[in-house]
Formats: sequence, C-alpha cells, structure tokens
Amino acid sequence: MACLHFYDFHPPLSDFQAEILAGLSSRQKTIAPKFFYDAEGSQLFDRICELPEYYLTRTEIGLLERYGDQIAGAVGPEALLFELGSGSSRKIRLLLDALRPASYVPIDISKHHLRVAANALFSDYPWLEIHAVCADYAGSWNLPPGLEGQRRIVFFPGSSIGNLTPGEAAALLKRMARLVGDGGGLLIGVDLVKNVDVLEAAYNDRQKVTEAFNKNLLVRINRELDADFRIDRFDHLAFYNPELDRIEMHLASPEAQLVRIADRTIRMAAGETIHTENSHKYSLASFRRLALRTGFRPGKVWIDPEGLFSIHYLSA
Ligand code: AVI
Repeated sequence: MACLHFYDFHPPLSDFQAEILAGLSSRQKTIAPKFFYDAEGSQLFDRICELPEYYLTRTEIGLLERYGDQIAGAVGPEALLFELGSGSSRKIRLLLDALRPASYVPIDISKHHLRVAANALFSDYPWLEIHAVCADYAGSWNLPPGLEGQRRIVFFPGSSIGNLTPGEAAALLKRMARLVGDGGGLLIGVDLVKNVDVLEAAYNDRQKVTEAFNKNLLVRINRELDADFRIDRFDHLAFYNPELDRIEMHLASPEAQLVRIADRTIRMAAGETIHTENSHKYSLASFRRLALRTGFRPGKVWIDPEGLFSIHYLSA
C-alpha cells in the first residue's frame, strides 16, 4: 500500500577544514570531489547535465526511454528498488514507470534533497511505497524495518562509479552485492572510453560551466574556512589520461603564490596543480571484468548507437 516514510541515520558530517588542509598538504595537492556539491556546486552540476558537450546525462536518459521495457524485463517485477545518491528525478521517474517496483528506497546524505525529492515522487506516484533513508550510502546504515524478504535491486546511474578509483569502485560494488544478496541485481550507468576530443570537450565546455564548477571549490573554501584563494589566479584544467582511462580535473596555479587557510599558509609553485576529480571511463569488457571481481555476474547491457554510454544489469 502507498506510504512515505523517512529514516534518519544521522550520517557523520565530514570535517571540512581538516580534510581540506590534509589534501592541500600532500605532495600532489588534492581536494575531494565530494566537496563540489554545496548549494552553488549542485546548481552548477545541474547546468552541466544540460550542456551540449556533456553527453552523459542526455544519453543515459535516452537509453532509459528507449529500452525501459527491456530493462524491466531483465530486472523482473515486484522488486525493492534502492537508489544510491541524489539521482536525477527524470531518470528515476523513467525507471519507476518501466519497472513499477513494489517499494522504492532512495538513500541520500542530504536530508533536504531527500525530503524534497521523496515528497514530489510521492505525490506523482500514489501507488508507490517510499522508504527514504538519510545516510551515507558508502558508510554504514541499516535497512528500514519491514523490508526483509523482497528481491532487491540497486539503481546507480550517472556514471558516479567513475568518480571512484577502480579499487574504490570494486569495494562499493562488493557492498552493493552484499546489500542485494542472492537473486538481487544492480542497474548501473557507466560512461564509455571513446574519442579523446569528445571526452575532453565534455569537461571543457564552451560556456565554462565546468570551469565555474571546479573553481567553486575555491570560492567555498574562501567562504567557509576564511581563506584567501585568488580565483582569477587559478586555471581550470581537464584532460584525458589514457594510461588510467580517466578524465582528470585540476586547478592549476600558473605562478608561484601563497594562500592562507585558517591559520595555515599553503605554498603553490609555478605550474603546480590541485587535483580535484577523476572520472574513469570503461570499455564494456573492462567494466565486466571489474564487476566479476565483486560478486556480480554481468548480464544485459544497453548502449546508444554512437557508443557513448552504457547501462549494465548485473545479477548477484
Ligand atoms: C557526477 N559525475 C559522474 C560527473 C562526471 O562526469 O564525472 C561529475 C562532473 N565533473 C565534471 N563534470 C561533471
């Protein structure tokens, strides 16, 4: 029967200052990509998803529209559908229409996003049972009560798996395999290795929205940690690393400069970079190999005619 429940597992907040200072003190300076998504960064990411060069979102939505019936056939009926992370409402709606699952369990670290999204879905899908869980899906959390015994499917769209190193990705897939258990499955969007120009254009858009998204990290650190990054003294750098099959994003300092953060001074040498994100790309074979290491069996895969993006169904 239709219902909407919220469960708050109080995900631990990360210590922003400690993590930023540790990352900027290492030999290759780093800022973790999870810090992109403050209110401004989340809005910039929504704009990225609409950019002509950023084919990922559009192509994945096209696959869900075109192959919804086949996907539903592979996944099977009456499942308990988990979604990890705040997904695009368009994607989950397409999947709900195609699958008509028994229950839907969105898991998100942001209580506000989760509430807004779950309320909107509840009013548009009156037949759906929704159990919204506020938790860090990569951390520890418990299954809401009363959901035992149903077949479980995880939906993990957007190629978010690509923002993890292959080792981290394997660890997360293993957790998902344990969550869904025997008979369960994972429907996962994975961006494909392709022509370097197409890949690099997607992270160097002409409207410079990705540049603003990258530099917003420095704006955020200035505001929240009383730092004095001169945003105009950093360059957005995004390039394909063919040895590691990934787009790397960095913030490069063309000249030597000092930056004050809290009570510390960070020294940037001329040409030095802060590494802010990896976005790994897979071939069908390399993603299947990764999945096989984690307790999943590769099943059907859907790809657009240009070979840009894939959706894999893996069974546990
Ligand atoms: C969220 N994630 C899959 C995006 C990506 O393509 O790796 C984040 C992003 N970074 C720059 N543009 C988009």
